[in-house]
Amino acid sequence: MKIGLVGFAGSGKTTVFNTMTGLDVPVGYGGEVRLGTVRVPDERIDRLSAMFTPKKTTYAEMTFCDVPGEHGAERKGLSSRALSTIREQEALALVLRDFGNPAIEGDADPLRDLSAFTDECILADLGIVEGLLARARKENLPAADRERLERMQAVLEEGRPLRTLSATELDRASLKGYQLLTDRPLLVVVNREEAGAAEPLPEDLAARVSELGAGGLALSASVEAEIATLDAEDQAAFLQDLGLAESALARFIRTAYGLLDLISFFTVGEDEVRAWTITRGMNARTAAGKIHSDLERGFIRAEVMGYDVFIEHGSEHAVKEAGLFRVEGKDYVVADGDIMNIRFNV
Ligand SMILES: Nc1nc2c(ncn2[C@@H]2O[C@H](COP(=O)(O)OP(=O)(O)O)[C@@H](O)[C@H]2O)c(=O)[nH]1
Ligand SMILES: [Mg+2]
Repeated sequence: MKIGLVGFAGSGKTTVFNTMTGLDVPVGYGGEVRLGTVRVPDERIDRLSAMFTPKKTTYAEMTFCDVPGEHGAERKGLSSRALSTIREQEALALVLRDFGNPAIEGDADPLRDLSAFTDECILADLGIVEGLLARARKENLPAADRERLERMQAVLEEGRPLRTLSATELDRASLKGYQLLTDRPLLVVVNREEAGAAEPLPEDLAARVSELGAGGLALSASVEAEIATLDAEDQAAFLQDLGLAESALARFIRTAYGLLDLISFFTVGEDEVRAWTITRGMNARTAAGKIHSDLERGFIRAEVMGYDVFIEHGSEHAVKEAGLFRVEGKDYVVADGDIMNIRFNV
């Protein structure tokens, strides 16, 4: 999963990026586009790894991209370079400044910045959709295509992002390549002073986030950066002092998984214990394709144990004895935590 950190200059994108990735990119305006990959913490993998003692343990991964905003100024629009990098991301995390930044004039106002960012993206999309519509009319494309574009145009003209359309109205797959901005999932990250780190989003902001079809999360990047320098025990104590149960990275990833409807299944063995990320609702055969295309092509069946069942019984043998070991076909909808072994033949 590739998530772009976007937002106006000085909102704390690079600080958030460093916090998440453990990298140490200089903060300040501008700079290059940076990539950092983190493992998705998962206690289930920790546990499975302890049980199987495999040669290799592989967690799911999430790649963060720090997309620099426009140089120097806030709310002066996104550069074309920023826009084109944003278009490469599968999901966006919009960092909103909610702390006093001496380099920026005026008070922090996350709601204002959320609107400004949204409006810019909507305008950019409207330009694209209008162009497509003009071409569809000129070339006399099928009425269904035209109507879909008209529906998109109407939504954008109302000031709503395309993601607020239902999946059938939007038909995401056919939009790939159009380089739209408001169709992809959005996670709004409110970056605060230390004091507010554990507070929920204020009501007006939360309401706006939900109207936009987005998810929301508050954190304090500077506090998290501090925490990251401590050892594990002190980290837990520090988080507790702030009223937080877990680190921003863990919260971020959990929120992102929920927003993007992602789940994990596992493969286990002496060689490797591994987590695989898929979209909820995916069938066993497509999920097998995440491991290798041969497994999808030559799919015969999936042998499945739920993680909880496996832990409760302690071994595959015991799960079988209890009659809870399952054999599923290609259409089986994979559940979060399924431990799967794919039988295939190519
Ligand atoms: N007080 C406070 N300052 C922050 C926080 N996050 C970032 N900053 C500061 O804000 C400035 C801009 O941060 P930076 O990460 O470079 O923002 P970017 O332009 O969005 O990448 C830097 O001086 C950071 O140290 C925060 O949570 N609290
Ligand atoms: Mg930066």
